[in-house]
Amino acid sequence: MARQEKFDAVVVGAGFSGLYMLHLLRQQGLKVVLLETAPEVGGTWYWNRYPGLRCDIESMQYCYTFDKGLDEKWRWSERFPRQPEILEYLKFAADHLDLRRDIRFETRLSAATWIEDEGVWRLESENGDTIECRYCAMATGLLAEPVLPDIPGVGDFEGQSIHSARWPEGLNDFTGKRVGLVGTGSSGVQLVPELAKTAKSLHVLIRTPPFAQESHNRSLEEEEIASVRAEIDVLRERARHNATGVWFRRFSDAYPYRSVPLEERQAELSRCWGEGGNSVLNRFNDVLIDPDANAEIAQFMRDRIAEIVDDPETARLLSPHGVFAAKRLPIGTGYHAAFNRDNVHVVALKEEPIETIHAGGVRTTKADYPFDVLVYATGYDAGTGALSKIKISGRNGADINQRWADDGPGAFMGIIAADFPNFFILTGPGSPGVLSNVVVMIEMHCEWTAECIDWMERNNVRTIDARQEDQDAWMDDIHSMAEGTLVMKEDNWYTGSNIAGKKRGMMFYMAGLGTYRKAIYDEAAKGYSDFVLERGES
Ligand code: FAD
Ligand code: N01
Repeated sequence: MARQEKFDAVVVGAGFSGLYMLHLLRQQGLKVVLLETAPEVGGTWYWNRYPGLRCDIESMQYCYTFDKGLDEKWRWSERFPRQPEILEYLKFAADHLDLRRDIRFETRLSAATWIEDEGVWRLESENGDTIECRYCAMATGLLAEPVLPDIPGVGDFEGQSIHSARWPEGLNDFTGKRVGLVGTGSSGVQLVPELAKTAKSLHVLIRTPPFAQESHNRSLEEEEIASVRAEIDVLRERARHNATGVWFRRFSDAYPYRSVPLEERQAELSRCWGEGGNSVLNRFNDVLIDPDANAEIAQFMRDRIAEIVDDPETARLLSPHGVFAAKRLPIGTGYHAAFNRDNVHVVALKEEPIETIHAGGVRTTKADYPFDVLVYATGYDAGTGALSKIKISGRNGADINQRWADDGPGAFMGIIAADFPNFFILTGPGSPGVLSNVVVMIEMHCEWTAECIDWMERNNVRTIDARQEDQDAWMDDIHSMAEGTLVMKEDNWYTGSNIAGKKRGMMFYMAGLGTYRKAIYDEAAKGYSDFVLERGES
């Protein structure tokens, strides 16, 4: 029988965000429940299990920082951990914090409706249960809704079709199979070397060659862990206030690329390349501002590709053009080198566009490629995808998804959308979101939300909402920030341009995590006065 219940707060999603949000609100004495579609915690790290998936942030940084016990009891094995290790970490965190008793797995939220007279949200889950609550924290993820490409015939293929985000458990042996891979963003870059190991043939269908950087992954030895731990508090504090939420031990400050002579900056670039990961991107603070700096770094990357790839024609096809790091930089392990194998081939879609996918494979303007397996590493409906699957009705029947379809995605201060009171959107549009070490972003949003709710409870504030004009001004600022950078020179999923019909516009706050933190905490310090607050009856 369907349940009807009342809670103080409901959290939706059991990834990094939802787990921490549940912990914080519960600690504050609220009656909270968490709803999760999946049968397990993990979010991104539960759903994505393609071979080769690793984090692009170092393990000792891509983890919670709020609980010393978690740090002391967990030991990362590698610099850039694999997906199973991150999933295990989140399961461990859920157990360590005793969260499971308040999580309802296999429970998908299908609708949320604001009931004005009662000042509550009425939530309906797919199984028919309803919950009324004062506060909703939407931890539904910014890269949670996978998309297939809009290629003719995509449904006609009769072999095995797999999206990177819905990988069949344990599948990593493609012996005897002719595999086609569409997409070379972060997912594709990590998949290529793994598929290449066993496939009879691997054709990588590349529309935009990526500026992939090598991770230079390694196992973590006790000595390194101990020395990082010795200064971890300082490093973490640095990451909380800098632009990207990432710390480096070799340097703490980024500087303008061309502020030093050519020889010096090229030497530094080589050092960063050698370090791997996101070092190149984080060392200089104007990579996405100064076109000449960007062009010089892009050429440096192309030169490295030409060194790695044996065949000059293949190297040419793999060479990226355009802006370096306009999209999140893919961090791979042996991506370019995989093309030196005899069984790996480039299909350059700019030179031979796809005409159609058909029952037996893919036909381009130049050739027909027969495949047994087609892998789509074609990305996500970012920022709003998971929320778009929920019917969300706010004040006066406002429909959040209709508003976002009409006006473009947005939220005031990147957390509350106008006419959706007490509805906190974690890592959503208007926040730095994915332009960061997302776990640092997540901890900030969860803590701000918990503190806001605590303040409301203590100050008899019934609702917190935003004005549409303030939200528009916030998003206009974000669009202006983006226009001043090189990011907008290219099609980019940050702007929704990978989704047919989605209104284009920069979704994420580009002035940096630290600047954003200051803005939202200044707002808290002045009693949230730029929001619309409604006091309860005393
Ligand atoms: P998610 O982990 O996406 O969790 C959202 C949860 O909400 C999911 O479990 C989903 O099932 C649930 N949910 C959604 N809708 C509903 C509903 N209607 N009802 C109930 N439950 C629902 N970021 C980095 O900083 N570094 C990285 O290296 C990195 N690697 C990534 C690799 C991949 C393949 C992807 C896709 C993303 C990666 N990211 C990375 C971004 C990553 O999404 C975040 O770092 C982080 O894991 C997001 O956590 P979250 O809890 O906010 O959302
Ligand atoms: O997806 P993407 P992703 N025909 O959108 C191509 C995080 N992440 O899953 O560039 C042909 O980046 C598309 O081509 P183009 C991270 O934040 C992190 O790889 O549009 N090709 C592109 O190559 C990341 O940024 C990790 O020309 C088509 C690819 O598909 C985000 O998730 C790992 C096409 C899509 O790339 C998304 O990454 C994985 C078409 N019709 C993910 N349509 C880490 O390592 C699309 N493409 C941490």
